[in-house]
Amino acid sequence: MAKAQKDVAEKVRAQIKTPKRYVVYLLNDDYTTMEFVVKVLMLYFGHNARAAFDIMMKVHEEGRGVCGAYPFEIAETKIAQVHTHAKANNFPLRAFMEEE
Ligand code: TYC
Repeated sequence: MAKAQKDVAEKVRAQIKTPKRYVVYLLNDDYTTMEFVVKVLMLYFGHNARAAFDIMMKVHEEGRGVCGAYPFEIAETKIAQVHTHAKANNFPLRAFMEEE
C-alpha cells in the first residue's frame, strides 16, 4: 500500500476508535439525607427506586458507589447537575469521575 493510502487508513482508524467512557461516582457524607441521594440517582442517572436505593446504601456503607458510565461531557454535566442541586438544598453531596 502507498504511504498516502496508509496515512488515510490510519486517520480513519483513529477517528473510529470508540470514545472513552468515564465512571461517575457519588461520595458518602454525614449530612446529605438518604432520600435526597435516592432522588438524585433517579433524576440525573435514570435509576428506578429500587436500584437508586441499593446504590445509595452502597455509598453509605462503602464510601463510594457507581452512578453510571458516560462520555466525558455527559459525565461532566451530570456531576455539575448533582453539585448544583445539592448546593441549592444545602447538602454537601459530591460526585466525581474516573476514566473507565
Ligand atoms: N450517609 C448519609 C446519611 O447517613 C447518606 C448518604 C448516602 C449521603 C450516600 C451521601 O452519597 C451519599 N444520611
